[in-house]
Amino acid sequence: MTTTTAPAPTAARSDLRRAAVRVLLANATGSATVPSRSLYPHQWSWDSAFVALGLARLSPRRAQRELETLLGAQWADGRVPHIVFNPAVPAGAYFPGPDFWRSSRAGAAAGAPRRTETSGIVQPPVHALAAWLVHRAAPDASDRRGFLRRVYPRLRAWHRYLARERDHGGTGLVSVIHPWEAGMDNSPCWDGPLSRVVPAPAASFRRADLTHASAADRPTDLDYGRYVSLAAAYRDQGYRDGPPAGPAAFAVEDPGFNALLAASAEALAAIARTLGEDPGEHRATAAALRTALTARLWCPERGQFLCRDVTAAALVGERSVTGLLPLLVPGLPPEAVAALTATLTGPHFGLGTTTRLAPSYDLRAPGYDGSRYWRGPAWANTNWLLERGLRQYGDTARADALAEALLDSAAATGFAEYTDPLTGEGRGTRDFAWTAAVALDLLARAKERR
Ligand code: 9WN
Repeated sequence: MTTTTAPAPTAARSDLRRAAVRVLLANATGSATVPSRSLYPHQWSWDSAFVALGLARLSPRRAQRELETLLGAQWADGRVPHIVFNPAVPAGAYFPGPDFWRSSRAGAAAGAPRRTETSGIVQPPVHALAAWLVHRAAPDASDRRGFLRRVYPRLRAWHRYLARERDHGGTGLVSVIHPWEAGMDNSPCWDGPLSRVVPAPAASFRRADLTHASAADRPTDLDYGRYVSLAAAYRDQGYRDGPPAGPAAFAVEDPGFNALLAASAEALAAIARTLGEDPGEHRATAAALRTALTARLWCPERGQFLCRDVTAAALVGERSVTGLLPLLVPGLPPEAVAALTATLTGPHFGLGTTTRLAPSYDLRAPGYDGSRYWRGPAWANTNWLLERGLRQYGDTARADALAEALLDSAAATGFAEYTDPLTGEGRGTRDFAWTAAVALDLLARAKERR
């Protein structure tokens, strides 16, 4: 694939902007945006954070509402659920749906909303960062509606929930208790920890995803059975958190999740300062996460961060893009930044040589698959995060090239959910919301820089 970085002509970029706006409007339900009309017809947590970044370039009001709708489904214990179900969507359109999670009943003791059905697990905490960027994109519109004042207590409660209930390793890092929580559902990082989980029998559930996407692009039935089994066990314990129970428990410290938490803690500190509140708690959390990430998850031989299987007390050897996302965390030591950049641009991720967008998984690994969910394909959101990380550490040329590549890819694939990193071909569903949203944000930022 070509690695040219020459910007596309302005007319093509205007068309792209119009097309991206069309995708976001077509995926809007009124109060929120669905990732995809066909494959994901409800509101997803980290999707909505990325969507808000795009909406901020279109309508600050809509961007604010996107985040506020999601936070409106927050549980009393502070968790922000990974899916907020739209009651108007037919049961069976997505599995596992509201009938599976049964949040208002099964999650009552944990403080699930009574009138809104949600899932009971979470997704990466990118929301405070998104809220801060939404504010920064249009501070007057934000101040007029008291946006930061409204979201700050909810975002703080969300971060406190994670710190209080999910530090299963006892080191200050948050553990995910289900692959869906990391947002990179089918990553090879979960294969080891998941292999201990007894799958739910295939006949006990019916997948809806294969109606809308090719089986070759999606997780296998065996993996799905394990996802279902883990989620059902959590539901059946009333969504109560606690130390990992038994040798089969799934608890993983994921560098991407924790890096987003650290970056969001920095954003919360900025929000607190803007509101005249004490940013101390958030600054301390961000600093502690930075230290714990390096102490627990850094692998000098691989030049990147790794996941840690908390139950097995061992690092997971797989090279996933999640281990590069800490580039987003401010204040990393220069040697770590240099090593992460070398890994990103080296043979395992190939950025700028064999790829224009970073793959989700090691190009050199035997299990690499450029089509299958999180086992190789390039995603717009992770590349947007890397672009931000590179720019923050002064690598403007690489950040610019990555931004151009994201825009070219969105235009060439009809806003594909993900792409084959070696050929650039689109995979998964099309008109995918966050692909359109990050394109809108990048277009606006490129314009500001001109
Ligand atoms: C399960 C919505 C979500 C994304 C995840 C992505 C995928 C769901 C699924 O779609 O996960 O949450 O059914 O596979 O992996 O990152 O948030 O777009």
